[in-house]
Amino acid sequence: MHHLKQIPDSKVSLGLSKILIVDDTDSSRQLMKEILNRVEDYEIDEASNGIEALEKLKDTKYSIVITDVQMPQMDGITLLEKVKSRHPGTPVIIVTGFGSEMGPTTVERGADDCIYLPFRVEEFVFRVARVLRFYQLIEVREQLLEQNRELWGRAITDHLTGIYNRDYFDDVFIAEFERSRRYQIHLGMVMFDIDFFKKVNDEYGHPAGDQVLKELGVIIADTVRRVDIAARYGGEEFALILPETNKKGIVTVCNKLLEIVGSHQFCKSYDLGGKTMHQITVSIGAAYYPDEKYVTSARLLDDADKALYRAKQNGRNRIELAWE
Ligand code: GH3
Ligand code: MG
Ligand code: MG
Repeated sequence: MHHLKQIPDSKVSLGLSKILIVDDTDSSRQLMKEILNRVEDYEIDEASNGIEALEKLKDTKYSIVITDVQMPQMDGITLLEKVKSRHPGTPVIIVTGFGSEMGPTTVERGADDCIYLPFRVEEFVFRVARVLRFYQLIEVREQLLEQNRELWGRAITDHLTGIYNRDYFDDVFIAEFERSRRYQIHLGMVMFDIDFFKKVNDEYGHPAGDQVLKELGVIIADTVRRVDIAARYGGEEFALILPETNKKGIVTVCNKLLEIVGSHQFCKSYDLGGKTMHQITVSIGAAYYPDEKYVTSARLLDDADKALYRAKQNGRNRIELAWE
């Protein structure tokens, strides 16, 4: 089940473009600033050499750096190299005198464009805007990828317990079963269910029941290995997929789980209105693959479920193994 009531607003924010103009000649800086300001709303900052520019770049994220080549202390080419290594996401445009033939050199060093003086106003404006737009596109793409990752995480997570949800479990289980069948490698399938959970809700209220589920989610996540898949299968029922785990390994995981849950004091710092939560226990059923009787993943799951049922029948707070 997904718990998204609404798809979150996926608008990306880019803000005002910040331009850093680097030139040792005041009048040149002034000219570029005026030209750019005439066409669009830019936030423009200035530096008179490479060193000063690098200082500014330390504290501020600029949308673009436009730099002259010949400057005292640090020239534009050195600045270009430093910007590209220290701030790879910041574009750099080189502005240089006609005939200097800086183009190839600057391209090699990662410049995004090279404009020769004296430039035509329109050309200058267009080329700055084009580089800005290109980097905005990259920024948009990165923000969308990040939003995608977040949505994906939400789509496969059970919101109460923090472990995987049923949808994800179903997908992964089929994939893991197929992988085990093809390569004939061990696979453990474990189902477990909280004992007398209805009593918890009846005695302490539904929110306290939720708290128990939450804490159990943390316990499960801490108990299984990173390669194992732990999911909330239903209300108070959980499933574990244990890839490349033999029978002995499966029993070890089940014992660990039984022990940790059976000794954890639930709702320790949760207000139960003066009451103390009784000891929570779980019943566990496990099945193992490869076994020729399991032609489909569904049969394996079914056997784990049957073993769980037996664990309930045989007194709860115990483990039953489908292969025994
Ligand atoms: P058994 O030992 O046989 O498993 O007994 P049980 O009481 O745990 O089993 P039963 O299936 O009769 O009851 C399950 C209870 O789990 C009933 C349901 O209200 C409760 N439950 C299911 N999902 C949630 C949930 O998300 N939050 C809370 N608080 N309770 C839940
Ligand atoms: Mg139960
Ligand atoms: Mg149940």
